[in-house]
Amino acid sequence: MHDRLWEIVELDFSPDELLHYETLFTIGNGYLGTRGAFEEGYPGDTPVTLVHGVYDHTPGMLVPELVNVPNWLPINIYVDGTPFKLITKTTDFMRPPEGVVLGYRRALNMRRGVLTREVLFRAPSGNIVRLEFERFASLHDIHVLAQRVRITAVDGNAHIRVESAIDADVTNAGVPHYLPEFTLDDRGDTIGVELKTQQSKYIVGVASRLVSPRRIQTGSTEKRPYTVTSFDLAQEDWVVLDKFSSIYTSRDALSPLETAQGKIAEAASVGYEELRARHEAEWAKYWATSDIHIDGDEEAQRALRFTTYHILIPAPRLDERVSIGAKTLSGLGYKGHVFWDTELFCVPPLILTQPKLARNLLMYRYHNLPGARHKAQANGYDGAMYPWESTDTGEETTPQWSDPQPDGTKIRIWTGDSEQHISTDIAYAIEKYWRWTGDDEFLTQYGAEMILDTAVFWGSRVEEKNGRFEISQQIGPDEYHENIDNSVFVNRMVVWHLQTAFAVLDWLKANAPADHQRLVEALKLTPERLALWLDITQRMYLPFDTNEGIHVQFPGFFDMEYIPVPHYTPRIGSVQAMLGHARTIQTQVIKQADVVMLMALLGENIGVPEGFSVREVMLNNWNTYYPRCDHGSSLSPAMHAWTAARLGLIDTAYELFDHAVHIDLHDNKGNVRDGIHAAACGGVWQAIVFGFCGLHIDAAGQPAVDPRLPEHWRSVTFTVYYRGEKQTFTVKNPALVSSS
Ligand code: IFM
Repeated sequence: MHDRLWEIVELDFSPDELLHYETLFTIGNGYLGTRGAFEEGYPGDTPVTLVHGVYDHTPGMLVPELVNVPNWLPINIYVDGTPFKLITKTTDFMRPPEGVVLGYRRALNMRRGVLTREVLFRAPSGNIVRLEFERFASLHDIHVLAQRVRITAVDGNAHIRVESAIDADVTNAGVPHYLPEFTLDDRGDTIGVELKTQQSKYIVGVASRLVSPRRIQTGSTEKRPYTVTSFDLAQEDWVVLDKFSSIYTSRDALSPLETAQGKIAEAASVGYEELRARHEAEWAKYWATSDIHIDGDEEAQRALRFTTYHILIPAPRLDERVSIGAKTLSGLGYKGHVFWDTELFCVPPLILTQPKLARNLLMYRYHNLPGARHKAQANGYDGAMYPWESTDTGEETTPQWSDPQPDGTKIRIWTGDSEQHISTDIAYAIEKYWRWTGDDEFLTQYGAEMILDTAVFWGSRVEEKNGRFEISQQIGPDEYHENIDNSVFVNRMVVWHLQTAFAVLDWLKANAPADHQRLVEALKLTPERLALWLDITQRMYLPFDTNEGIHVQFPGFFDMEYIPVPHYTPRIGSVQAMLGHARTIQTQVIKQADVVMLMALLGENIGVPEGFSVREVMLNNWNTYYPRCDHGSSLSPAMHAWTAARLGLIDTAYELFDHAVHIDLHDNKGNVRDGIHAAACGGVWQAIVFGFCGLHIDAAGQPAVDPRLPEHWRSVTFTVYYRGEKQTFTVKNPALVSSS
């Protein structure tokens, strides 16, 4: 198999791109993620490893965050006494005292889940060595981390010294998360450390062993156990060193360090090549369903594999009490918090291609129902009201204040109070999972309870006034407009939610009467409550302008200042960043797909008043809202691409897709250093499968496609599970469709 379209390659190291590539080259296995920092370190680097679920709320911090665990990467190589570093890169014949990097290539192979780096290094002694690094986080055994270094004496006989270490002196960008006491083991051939987080008291144990053909010695400096080995290499001779590391926490082991040490012994006896073969075999299974093949667009193909890779590596394989944060496990952005990004952007691709992973993610919400119920109660409502930002406790963890702005002021963050559509977004993902998988056991035991108790919340949340039902003080997807009344997105999705609740109840009554009875009693689904729900679905206020034939994002939206967003190009930042927060909120600039998002989620079921054609209204909506959107959120372009494709606006759809699929690769948002934009990654999958290919369940209850491909795409092939059966679709251009 050719790997050219499976690789992201960095051919020239540039310090300016250090943090960008660290994020892009993150490896992971659903348990942890490790940024692509160098083994030998680099000034200003951020060698972060995040383990799912290990949060800490350090005193003095506004909210909890995922904790950076000890760094398992360090391998320092000395050539004739000079430490190899990427400081100087030149091809001239100078002999700087720190040595010279003569050649460099780093590549993330997404098919294999392996990160490699080759460097040609000339020491001040004049000797040249080739260093080949490789690393992976095993997908086969999530507690196994493996590194290999091959050192070749290319020119001259070199003396080599290698130091491998665990660095436990780590913080979250300066914020300490561990108690001062720690355990360190540097006695045997496996070194290790164990630490405890300050507030949450999670114990983190990391062990590591360097396997060298030569004698090793171990030792430690403060919080840094190490192993050293040294040898002479004659010209053209080479040596291979393997480093095995393992991480456990008190979330998954009683004695994390001891368990990690045991795992190292096991890994070392299996050996590097067999471990890698097992790891690659698991990746092959992932790609067998998750890969989408685009014929006719190599750049889109590679970029799409990159976004798919970054959805797969944070998806928990064995743990249903954790979820994917907005920046995955690839950076400290958004502190590892879980948003709607997961359910509406990342989960749908997994529902269709890796349903077990999707189920784990939905179970995270089930286990966190107590937090959602607590939030509802604390706000004076019934049922379950999910937090806008969620961590390990399921409690609301949205900070109330922003970091200081350039002028020193802080902005009040209202999303934790008012961005309440998250509860419906979760219900949407659950219904989609059930519809596509047919996992009735999940619905009866877990999913129904979430859909119904969040419906209970909405029943207590809506307000009956002006002869109809309204919902005040909301933030829709367009977060520039806060605490608005009657967001059409929110109100319409609440109607969808309550209608879905009825459908679920009907299904339970017919197919699982005992569970129906159990839930009716436990959630107090009285006839009065159900009558209220029905009334809400019939009399909910859905703002619509009958003159223009459009859904109104919220009443008053068009009274604000109009800003011609398309004139503000070219730009990397948002229009909001140019105009400032205070002004933007008084304008018609939209942060991200809002009414457009509604069109993506509900399609032709969006609902229009009698006498209007759905398609006409959808086009009107598009023509109204697309030019007003500044895509200030990375979530936006893919949802626009999906909708544009369905509307047949293929060139625009492709442009938006192209932007979305490169958000991280091209740093289109200018903040990739903080982590991968998970939602954009999930969004592009949906833009292709639901947008360009038009995958849907047809009237006969079978998956079907309705392709509208970009002109230059010859075909798209993708695989999905429908009710346990795998189906592969090849969508050809022009619309020739076959299924196997
Ligand atoms: O959830 C998103 C939100 O919609 C826009 N701001 C960033 C959040 C996390 O990605």
